[in-house]
Amino acid sequence: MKKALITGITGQDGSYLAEFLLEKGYKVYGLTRRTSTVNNERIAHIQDRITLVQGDLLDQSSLSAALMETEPDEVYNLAAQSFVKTSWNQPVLTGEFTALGVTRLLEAIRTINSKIKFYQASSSEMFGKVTETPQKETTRFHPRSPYGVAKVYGHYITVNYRESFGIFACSGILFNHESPRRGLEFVTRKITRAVARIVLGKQDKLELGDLNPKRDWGFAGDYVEAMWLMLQQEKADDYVIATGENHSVSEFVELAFQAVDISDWKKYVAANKTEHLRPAEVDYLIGDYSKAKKVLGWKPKTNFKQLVDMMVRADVKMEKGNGKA
Ligand code: NDP
Ligand code: GDR
Repeated sequence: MKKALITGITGQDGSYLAEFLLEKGYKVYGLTRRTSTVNNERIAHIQDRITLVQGDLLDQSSLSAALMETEPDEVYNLAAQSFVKTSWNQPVLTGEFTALGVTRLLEAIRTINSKIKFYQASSSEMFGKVTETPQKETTRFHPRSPYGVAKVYGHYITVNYRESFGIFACSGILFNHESPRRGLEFVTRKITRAVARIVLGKQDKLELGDLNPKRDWGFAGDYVEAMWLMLQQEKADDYVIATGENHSVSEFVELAFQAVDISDWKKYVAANKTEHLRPAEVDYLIGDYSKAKKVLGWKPKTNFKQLVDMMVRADVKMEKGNGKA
C-alpha cells in the first residue's frame, strides 16, 4: 500500500486529493496545525479513513517528525497562505508559509529520505502581468502580489532541489480551481453564496471589487488527479494545469444569477468597492495545458457553466439548511 502525506489537507484541494488517493488505495496522512477550534469540516466525511499528524510549515522539526512518523512515498505540499488579498496585509507571514515553508519541507525530505516524491502547489499567479498568452510552462513570471512572489520562490526552490539533489520534485502550475468547498473569501464562492442568500431573501446586496479581471476557472476535483499523475511519471517535471478558457468576474456573476433565474443581476451587485480592490491586479490569465495533455493524458472534465451551476446548487442547498456543509 502506497503512503502519501498531504500538507493543507483541511483546505479545498487537500480534501479532494485525500478522497482521490483513498480511492486509489493509498494510506493517507494529513499534516494539520493546532487550532483552538476544530477546523476539519472539509474532511469530516473521510476522517475515519485518514490519519492526521500535527505540524506546521513554520516549524522545521515538526516537518521532520511528520516524515519520520508517516514514512510516505509521496508528499503533496498544498499548505500555504493562499489568499492573494491578505498577502498585502501579511507579506512576511505569506513569505514564511508560502515560500520558505517549501524549503523547510524539501530540507526534511533531503535529510530524512530523498527518495520521497514531492509535489509543489505552484500557481498561475506567478505569471501575474502576463508577457504571453496563453501562458505555458516556459512563460516568463511577473508576479503582482506578495503571494505571487512567494509562489515563484516555492516554484524555483522545487526546481532547484530536483536539479541539485536529484529529488523527484514536481511543480504543478495550477490555474484557479473552485468547488463548493472553496473558501468563502474567494470571489467565486463569495458570489455563489451571495446568490443563494439573495434568492432565499437572506441578503440584499453583493459587494465586489473589480469585475473585469479574467480567470481560467476549473473544478478542483478534476485538478487533483493531475497532481497525482505528475508523481507517477518516469521523470519529474513541471506542468500547467488549466482549462484553456477564461471568463471575467462579471461573466461569473451573470451566470451564477442565471442559475437561479435572475436576469437583472446588476441591481443586486455593487462593484469597485475599495476594500475589495487590490494594490496591483492580475488582469488576464488563460492557461495552455497541452503539455499535461500530451505527457500525463490529463484534461479537464468540468466546463465553466457546469462549475458555476454546481457551486450555486450546493450553496442554495446549504443556505436552505442551517448554513452548514
Ligand atoms: P486553502 O486556502 O483552501 O488551504 C490551505 C491549507 O494550508 C489549509 O489546510 C491550511 O490549514 C494550510 N496551512 C496554511 N498555513 C499553514 C501552515 N503554516 N502550516 C501548515 N498548514 C498550513 O487552499 P487551496 O486548497 O485552494 O489551495 C491549495 C494550494 O494550492 C495552496 O498552496 C494554494 O496556494 C495553491 N493554489 C491554489 C489554487 C486554487 O485556485 N485553489 C491555484 C493555484 C495554486 P488551516 O485549515 O489550518 O488554515
Ligand atoms: P485569485 O482568486 O486572486 O485569482 O487567487 P480570487 O477569487 O481571490 O480573485 C479572483 C479575481 O476576482 C477579483 N475580485 C474579487 N476577489 C475577491 N476575492 N473578492 C472580491 O470581492 C472581488 N471582486 C473582484 C480579484 O481582484 C481577482 O482579480 C486564487 C487563489 O486560490 C490563489 O491561491 C491561487 O494561486 C490563484 O487563484 C490561482
